[in-house]
Amino acid sequence: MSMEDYDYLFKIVLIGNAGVGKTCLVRRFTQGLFPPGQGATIGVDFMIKTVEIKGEKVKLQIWDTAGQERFRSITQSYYRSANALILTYDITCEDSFRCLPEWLREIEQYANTTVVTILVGNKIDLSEKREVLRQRAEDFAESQSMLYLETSAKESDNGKAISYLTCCNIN
Ligand SMILES: Nc1nc2c(ncn2[C@@H]2O[C@H](COP(=O)(O)OP(=O)(O)OP(=O)(O)O)[C@@H](O)[C@H]2O)c(=O)[nH]1
Ligand SMILES: [Mg+2]
Repeated sequence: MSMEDYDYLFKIVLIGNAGVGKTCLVRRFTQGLFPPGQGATIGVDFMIKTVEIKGEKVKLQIWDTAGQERFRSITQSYYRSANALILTYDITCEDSFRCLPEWLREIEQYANTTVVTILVGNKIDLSEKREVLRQRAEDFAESQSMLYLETSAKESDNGKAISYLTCCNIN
């Protein structure tokens, strides 16, 4: 299948605090690996993956943004064209969960009103260090009309978040 041969094109943007695992989730999904110590993302990185869903070829443009505050003005400029946002936090880091309302304000301010947002709790392989109960995250997601998924870039097949988003968009 050539790169230009697709039925749908979706832009997906990952956001969330520094260190929650956005880059690892993207690498797991696009390359099937858990990368050894790469540094923090600088600005924004870009990846492409084409998947087939219900017989339709879906080209995904995935924008992996830097969580660090100093890059906020760069990353904000990527919200507008996103079809979907994956808002990620780390289940072993209460602080990354408490920052979610701040991220939702960014979405409200900069994203298209039709954007689909999924909340993802990452690092469930570290369950012994969990600081955010699943029920609490589910309740929060429900109160904000977001879907909620938990995963591990290290140990799970996290393609489910992105596959789910693309199904939502097709239907
Ligand atoms: N145990 C475990 N560690 C993870 C997982 N995902 C990411 N990490 C680790 O968490 C750290 C940060 O991961 P990154 O993917 O760079 O985080 P990020 O959200 O892209 O960070 P910024 O680019 O700074 O915004 C790294 O040391 C990863 O190895 C996971 O599912 N399980
Ligand atoms: Mg990163």
